[in-house]
Amino acid sequence: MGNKSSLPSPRTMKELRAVLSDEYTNEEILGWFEQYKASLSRGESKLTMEAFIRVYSRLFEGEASNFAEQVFRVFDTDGNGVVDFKEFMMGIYVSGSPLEEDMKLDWAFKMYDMNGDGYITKDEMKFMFTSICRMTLAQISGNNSTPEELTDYFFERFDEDNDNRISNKEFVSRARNHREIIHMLEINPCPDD
Ligand SMILES: [Ca+2]
Ligand SMILES: [Ca+2]
Ligand SMILES: [Ca+2]
Repeated sequence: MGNKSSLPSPRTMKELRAVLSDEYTNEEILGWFEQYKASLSRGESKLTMEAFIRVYSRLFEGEASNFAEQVFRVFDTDGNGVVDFKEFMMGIYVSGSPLEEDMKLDWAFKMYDMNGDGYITKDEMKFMFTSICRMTLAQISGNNSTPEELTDYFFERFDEDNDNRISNKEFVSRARNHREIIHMLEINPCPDD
């Protein structure tokens, strides 16, 4: 039941309009709803992690599952194991919008802080860089650095108190001047888009 509905529920629409009205028209939101529905597994009404992995695997040549799992984790804001349309739309909005600086920094921090304990460790950062490399089959950020070297590079600049972890405060204050840490997450599978 429910998987035949061709429109988001009126309540979801209303909640999305309240946040996104300056950013997206109704038609655009409905366009994203079409994409959302097209990504659903047969018989399911909400996006699962498997569906996320499938979509990312179609878009990239490399091994996309590790990266897709992290994106899924951040999109699933209530942590119930599925991404509903509202979470999906907010995720698209925050990850794609150049306007919402604070939300964007928060989103990027959550991507790197994989276990959600409020700190980014070297292992977490290295895992994210490795996942991006494997998925895109390319060196990240257009240079020849390894994930280890990149991690060391950012820790030298971000880990102000040298405790081998990056707090949210350290991240937010440094990322404003080191946008590349965010750009690395904004992977565009269609550069000609
Ligand atoms: Ca959810
Ligand atoms: Ca962590
Ligand atoms: Ca620190």
